[in-house]
Amino acid sequence: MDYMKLKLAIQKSGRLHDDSIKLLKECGIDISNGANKLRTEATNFPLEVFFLRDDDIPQYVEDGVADIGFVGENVVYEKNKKIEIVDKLGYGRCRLSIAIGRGQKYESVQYLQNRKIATSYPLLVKEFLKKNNINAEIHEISGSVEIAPGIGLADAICDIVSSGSTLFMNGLKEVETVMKSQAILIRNPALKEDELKILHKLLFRIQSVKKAKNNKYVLLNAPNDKLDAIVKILPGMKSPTILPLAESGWSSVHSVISENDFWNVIESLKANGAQGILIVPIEKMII
Ligand code: PRT
Ligand code: ZN
Repeated sequence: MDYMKLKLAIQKSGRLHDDSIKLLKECGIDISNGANKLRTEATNFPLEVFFLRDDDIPQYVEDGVADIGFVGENVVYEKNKKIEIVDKLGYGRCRLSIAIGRGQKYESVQYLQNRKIATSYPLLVKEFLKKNNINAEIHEISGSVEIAPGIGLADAICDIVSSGSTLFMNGLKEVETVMKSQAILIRNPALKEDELKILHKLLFRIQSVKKAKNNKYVLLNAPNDKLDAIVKILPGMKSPTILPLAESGWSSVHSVISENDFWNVIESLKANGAQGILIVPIEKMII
């Protein structure tokens, strides 16, 4: 009997490829290196992986050639296919921004009125302009968008930015953010029950990996009379673990803290008498 497998599309090569493979690995899914392959199968999970161009992934998922895909949110919204967004994946972070010549004076989005904007994201730019009541001409080009102003093809560009160094090297400055993006998990809307079961299994692992990355394990020592204050700062998964130290009057406190307010929490722990604070990464977090 042929066992049911879920078909996943990921980028063949490019900025999302390595992190997509890494996420599968962190989920305990082994796939052979697909550098020169079109598809491969996981050896220990019911998953078949297709390596495709990022731009094509939404279409393949809509058509059901792939059941699910890992792809940039920017591409998903631009392609506007009939797919469902399942979850954010936390890598491939960037923003789609409008940029103009560094020497230009920019006061508001009105600057763009009746200008020419070069982009590979015509749909998203059109929506942005409409929302801001701006009339501008969109020049769709497929690559090297950042050189358009320099060669007189456009007054502005709209392109993906991460560090900003490409804009800088081309004498441009970022003036508006059209959208923020990261890699997301998309699915075909008509998956069957068996396929959904595999998807939920995969999603459970992805969420455990993501939670672990967003949290740290913290161990610290505290005098017993400071424990109440410290426990209030550390909510933990249920509540912190408190163990007596060999030295009387002292305890060891173990808990989990979120990456988001990490430094604030550490500072208030110290201010409340915590000593010997250790921070340890968490590999998986199952709640
Ligand atoms: O071959 P294929 O079509 O699959 O790849 P591609 O060349 O179209 O895409 P790729 O690999 O460049 O990007 C894939 C996805 O990664 C994008 O759709 C985004 O979701 C995400 N991503 C994250 C980025 C960037 N960061 C990024 N910096 N995509 C592109 N860039 C480019 C940008 O276009 C510009 O040229 O990097 C340059 C800007 O980078 P900074 O760091 O100089 O600002
Ligand atoms: Zn592409």
